[in-house]
Amino acid sequence: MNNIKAFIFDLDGVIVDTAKYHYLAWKKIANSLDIDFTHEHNELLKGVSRVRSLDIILDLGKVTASQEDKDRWLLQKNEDYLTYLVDMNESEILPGVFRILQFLKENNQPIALGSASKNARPILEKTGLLPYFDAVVDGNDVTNAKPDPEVFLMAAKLLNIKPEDSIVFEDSVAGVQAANIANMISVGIGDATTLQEAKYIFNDFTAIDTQFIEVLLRK
Ligand code: B16
Ligand code: MG
Repeated sequence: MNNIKAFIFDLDGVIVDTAKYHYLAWKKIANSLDIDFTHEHNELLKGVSRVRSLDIILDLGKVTASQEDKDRWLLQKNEDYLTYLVDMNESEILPGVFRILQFLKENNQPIALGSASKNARPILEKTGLLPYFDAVVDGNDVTNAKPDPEVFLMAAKLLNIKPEDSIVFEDSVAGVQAANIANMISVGIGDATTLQEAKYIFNDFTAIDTQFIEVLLRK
C-alpha cells in the first residue's frame, strides 16, 4: 500500500456519541423557555454549530430573544454539556472506530479531525485518541459551518493532501454535502436514506472492514 490519502473524521456521531449529551443540555434550556424539545428535534442539530442550534430551538418555540439572552443561554448550555464530558473515557469511542484508526496508523496514513464542535480537543484527549490525529480542525478554526467545505479543506491542507485524495467520514447530511462540495470522497455513517448523497454509506464503523480502506487506497 504505497498510496497516501487523507482520512478526515467528523467527531460527534462518528467517533463518539456526544449527541445524547448535547440533547440533554439543549433540552434543559428549551424546557426553561417552555419549548418542547424531542429526540426528533435533536436530529436537526447534528453537525450544526452551537449558535445555529440555539436559533433552531428558538424558531421551534417561536421565541424571539435579545443577543444578551442568547449569549447567556449559549454559555449555560455549554457549561451543562461540559459536565457530561467530565467522566468521559475511551469506553465512549463508538464500536469499530479504534480498529480503523489503528489500521490507518499502522499504514502511515495521515488522519485529521473535521468537526463543528468547539469542544473537540478535550474530547479527543479524554478518549485517548488525540495522538492518532495529525491535524485537528474544529469549530474554533473555521468561520463557515458545514455544508461549507472550509473545515475539510483546511484539514486536507494541513495534511498536505489534495481534496480529491481525501476521504471524509460523516454522520450528518450537511457534513456529507460539505465533503462532496470539497470534491472529497464522502463516507456516510448512519441511515442510508438520510445520507443518500454520500458516495459510500455504512451503518456504523463495525460495518467497515480494512479491505474497504485498502480499496480506497488503491483508487
Ligand atoms: P459545541 P460534529 C457538532 O459536532 C455536533 O454534531 C453538533 O450537534 C454541535 O452543535 C456542534 O458540534 C457544536 O458543538 O457546542 O461542542 O461547539 O458532528 O461536527 O463533530
Ligand atoms: Mg457529526
